[in-house]
Amino acid sequence: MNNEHYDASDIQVLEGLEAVRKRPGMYIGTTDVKGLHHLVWEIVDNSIDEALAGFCNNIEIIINKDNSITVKDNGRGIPVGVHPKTGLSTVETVYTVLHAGGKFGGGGYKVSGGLHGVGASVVNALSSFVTVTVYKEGKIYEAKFANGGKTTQKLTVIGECENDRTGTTVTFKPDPNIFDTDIYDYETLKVRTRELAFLNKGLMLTLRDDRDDEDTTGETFHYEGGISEYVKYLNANKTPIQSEIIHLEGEEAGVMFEVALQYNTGYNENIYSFVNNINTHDGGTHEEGVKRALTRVLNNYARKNNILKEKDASLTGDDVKEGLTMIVSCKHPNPQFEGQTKGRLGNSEVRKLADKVFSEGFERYLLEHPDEAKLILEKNMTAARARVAAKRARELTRRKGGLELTNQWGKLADCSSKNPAESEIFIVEGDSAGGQAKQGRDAKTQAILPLRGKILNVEKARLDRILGNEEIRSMITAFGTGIGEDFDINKLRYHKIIIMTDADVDGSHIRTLLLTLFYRFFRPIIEQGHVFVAQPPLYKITHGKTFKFVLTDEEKDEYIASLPEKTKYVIQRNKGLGEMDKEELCLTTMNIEHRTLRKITIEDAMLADQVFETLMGEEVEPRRKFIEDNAQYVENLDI
Ligand code: 1YM
Repeated sequence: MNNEHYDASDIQVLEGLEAVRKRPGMYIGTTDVKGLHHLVWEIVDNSIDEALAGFCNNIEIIINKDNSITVKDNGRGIPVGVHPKTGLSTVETVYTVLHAGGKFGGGGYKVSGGLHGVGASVVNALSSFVTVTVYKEGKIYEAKFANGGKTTQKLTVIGECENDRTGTTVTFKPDPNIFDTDIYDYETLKVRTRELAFLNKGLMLTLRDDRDDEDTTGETFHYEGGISEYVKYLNANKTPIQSEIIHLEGEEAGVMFEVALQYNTGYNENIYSFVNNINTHDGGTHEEGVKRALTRVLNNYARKNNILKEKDASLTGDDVKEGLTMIVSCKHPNPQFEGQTKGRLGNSEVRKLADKVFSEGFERYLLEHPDEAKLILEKNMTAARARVAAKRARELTRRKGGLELTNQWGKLADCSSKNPAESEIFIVEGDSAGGQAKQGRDAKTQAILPLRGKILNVEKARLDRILGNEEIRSMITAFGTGIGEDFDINKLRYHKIIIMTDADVDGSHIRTLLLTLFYRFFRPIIEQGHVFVAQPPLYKITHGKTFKFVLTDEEKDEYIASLPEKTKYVIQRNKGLGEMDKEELCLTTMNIEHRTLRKITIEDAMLADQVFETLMGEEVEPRRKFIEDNAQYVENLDI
C-alpha cells in the first residue's frame, strides 16, 4: 500500500469498510450462500444502471477457476478523474467509500438497487481481493484492493486500448473469513441472469463457468421482447388461449411502467411483479393498479357485449386471474418499499399510472381482437360459474338438515345409533352392491352410502368440480364434519369410514379418488385412523356341500391343499361385490366377526394422491410414463 498519501479521509474510509465487515448482515442480509451470490448482483447492478442510462448493452459474468467472479460491461467506464470531495480517484471512491455508488455522477437514470441499497464498496469490504479495470479514452486503468477493501494499487494506467473501447471490468473474491461457503452455484446465477435479461429488453447478458475446462462460450441471454418473452417462457408448458402476448407500457414523471400477459387453459395464476428489477413478492401499487383495471375492463366488456346479463353478479378479481400469466415491471427513481420484508411497492402515484396504461391498452386490445376477447371472457365466465358452484356446494354441506336432503335422494341409509364410536359408514361402489349391503347390514351401527357409477369425472378435476359432484357432496354431509374452513373432526359421525369397492380397475380408480379427496380435504380422519378399506374375498371355493371364502391366492392354495380329496371342489373368482348375494357380502365383508378391514395410513393416502396427480394433473409426460409403466393395471382407464 502506498502510505505516502495516507490521510484523515483514508482512515474514515477504512472505518466505514470495517463496519461492513463487523456486521455484514446489515449490508447484505446474510453471510450464507445467499449473501455470497448477492455480491455478484451488487456489481452487476452498476452495469445494469449503466445500461438503463443508455450507455451499455453487453454484460458478462464469469465464474473463475478460483471461485472469484468477474463482471464486465461495455458502458462508459467508471470515471477516472480525481473526486473533489475525497481527493481520491472516482474509481477508488466508489470502491472504498460506503454508499458512494449512487451519489456520484450526474443525471444518470439510477434505478437498479441492491436489496439493501449498497454497492461496490460493500463488495470490496467483504472480499479478499478486488481488481477494477476501466477502459476509457484509449487507456486501460487499473486499481486493486485486498483484505477487506484496503487499497493496494491506486488507479494507474496499465496500458492502451482502441479509442472507441469503453467499459468496466471488476474481479472480486469473497472473503472466506466472512462467508460460510465460497462456492458459487451456476444454476442460481443463471436463473437471475435470465431474469435480468427478460426485465431489461435488448440487453445481452452472458454467464460463463470457467471452473469447468470444457465450457468456453457460456450461455447468452438476450430478449428483444423483454417481459413478453418472460410470459412466453412461463407459458411454455401450458396451452395459451391467445395467439399473442399483450404488452403495454407507459411513462410518467420519470416512472416507467410495463406489463405483459397471456391467458392459458390452466387454473393457476402466475403473476410476478418487479420494481427496478427486484421482485416485489408482496405486490404493491403497480400490481394493484393492473389488477383493478383488469377486473374493471373485463366486466365492462362483458356487460357491453351481453356476456354478463343484468342479473348476473360481476366477475371477481379471482375469476379474471384464473389461468393468467402476467409480468408487471416498474422502473422508479425513488421507490418506497413497504412491509416486513420490504417486498411491496408503496408509491401511490404508480397505482394510477398502472391503471391508466393497462386499462387503455387492454380495452383497445379487446376491441381489436374480438375472437381472442371472446376466449378470454369464456374463460373468466367459466371461472365465475365454478366459484358459484363451489360456494353452493360448501353451503349445502354446511346447512343444517343437509342430511335429510341426502335421505330424500334415497342414497344414505343411516344407522340408528348416534354414538360415533360404535357407528360406521360403508361407502359402496354401485347401486346393486349398495342395495345388498343395505339389506344385510346391522342397521343399528352400520350406515350405507352407495356411490352410483363413475364418480370420477375424467376431466381434470379441481375442487369446485369435486364439490360439485353430488355423490361426494352427500358423503361430506353424511360425515358431518364440513369441509375446508368449516372442517371439524369432533363432528365426525362415524369413527369408521369403510371404502368398499370391487377388486378391479374401476374399483381401484374410485378408491384412489376417495383417498385423494380425504387426504386433501379431510386429512385428520386419516391421521386419526378412521379410514378403512374393506377386503372382499377374492375366491369362493365350494367343496361338496361346504364352501369357503378366501382373500388371497395363498389362502386359496393353502385351503385346497388341506382338502381330504382334491377332485370335488369348484373355485369361483369374485369379480365384483355384486356377484355375492347379500348374506355372503355381509358375512364376508361387513360382519364385524368375519370381515377383514385394512386401516389406511397417511402413507397410503399420500401414494393415492400422487397417483391421482399423475393421472389427472396438467403434466402430460409423467402421465404418459405412468400409464406406460402400469399398462397392465390401467388398460381400462379412460383418461
Ligand atoms: C462491472 C461493474 O461499475 N460499470 C459502471 C459504473 C459506473 C459508470 C459506468 C458511470 C456512471 C456515470 C458516469 C454516472 C459508475 N460510476 C459511478 C460514479 N460495472 C460498473 N459503468 N460515468 C460512468 O452515473 O454519471 C458509480 S458507478 F459515481 F463514479 F459516477
